[in-house]
Amino acid sequence: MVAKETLEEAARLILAQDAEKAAELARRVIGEGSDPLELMNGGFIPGINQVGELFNRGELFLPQLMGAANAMKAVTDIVNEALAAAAKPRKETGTIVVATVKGDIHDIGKCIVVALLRANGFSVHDLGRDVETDKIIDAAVKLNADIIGTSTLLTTTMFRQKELEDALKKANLRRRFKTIVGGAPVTPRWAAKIGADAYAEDAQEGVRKTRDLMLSKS
Ligand code: B1M
Repeated sequence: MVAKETLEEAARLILAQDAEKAAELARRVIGEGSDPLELMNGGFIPGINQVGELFNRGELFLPQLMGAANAMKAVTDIVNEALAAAAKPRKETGTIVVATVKGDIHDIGKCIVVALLRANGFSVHDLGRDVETDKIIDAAVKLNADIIGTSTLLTTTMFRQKELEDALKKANLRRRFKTIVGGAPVTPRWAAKIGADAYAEDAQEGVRKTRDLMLSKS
C-alpha cells in the first residue's frame, strides 16, 4: 500500500507543476514495489483534478494548467512503462482501436487506458488524439478490430462519440464492432443515450468492460 503522505505529496507535486520531483517520486515509489495504479489513482490524478478545479474557478491560468499537465505526462509515462514491464504473457484476446476524438487533445487518461489494456494482453492500436471519426472507422476496418474505444475530455467534443455511432450505422458496420466510451464528462447515461456498448469510468473498469465486450462477441 502507498502511504497517505506519499499520495498527498504526489498530488502536491502536480499542483506545484514540478515534473522533475514528481517523476523522481514515481520512480522511487514504483521501484519500492508499490502498485503504480494506486499511486496514479490516489495521488497524481487527485492532483491534476485539483488543478482542473482551480483552472475552472479562474484561480489558475493556462500556463499553469500546461505546467501541471507536463508533470502529469512525465509521471504517466513512468507509470505506463511500469505497467508494460509488469505485463503478463499474452492473456486476453481481442483487437481494440482507441483514440481521443477530433477537436480534443487531452490524452493522458487515454494513454493510461491503452497501457493497462496492453498490460492485460489486448492488442491495442492507439490512433492518438484529435482523430477524425472517419479515420477511426477506417483503422478499425483495416485492422479487423473487435472494439472501438473513444475518449473525450471536453463537453464540446462529446458529440463525436455519437457521431461515431451514427457513422457506423450509416456504413452498415455497427454490428461488426463493439464500442466503449470514456473520459471525464462521459457518463453511463451518455453511453446509453448514444447507443455505445459500454462505458468505463477509469482504466481498470476499461479493462473489465473490454473483457466483457469480448465475451459478448463470442
Ligand atoms: Co484541459 N480541460 N483544456 N488541458 N484539462 C479540462 C478537461 C477541463 C475540465 C478543466 C476545467 O476547466 N475544469 C476543461 C474542460 C471543460 C469542459 O469541457 N466543459 C478543460 C479545458 C477548458 C481546456 C482548454 C479548452 C483550455 C484552453 O485552451 N483554454 C484546452 C483544450 C484543448 C483541446 O483539447 N482542444 C485544454 C488543454 C489542456 C492541456 C493541453 C493543458 C492539458 C492536457 C494535456 C494532455 O492530455 N496531453 C489539460 C489538462 C491536463 C486538463 C485537466 C486538468 C486534467 C485532464 C487529465 O489528464 N486528467 C482537465 C480537468 C479534469 O479532467 N479534471 C482539463 C487525468 C486523467 C488520468 O483522467 O483523462 O479523465 P482522464 O482519464 C481517466 C478516465 O476519464 C477514464 O480513464 C482514465 C484513467 O483513469 N478514461 C477512459 C478516459 N478515457 C477513457 C477511454 C475509455 C475508458 C476510460 O475507453 C476507450
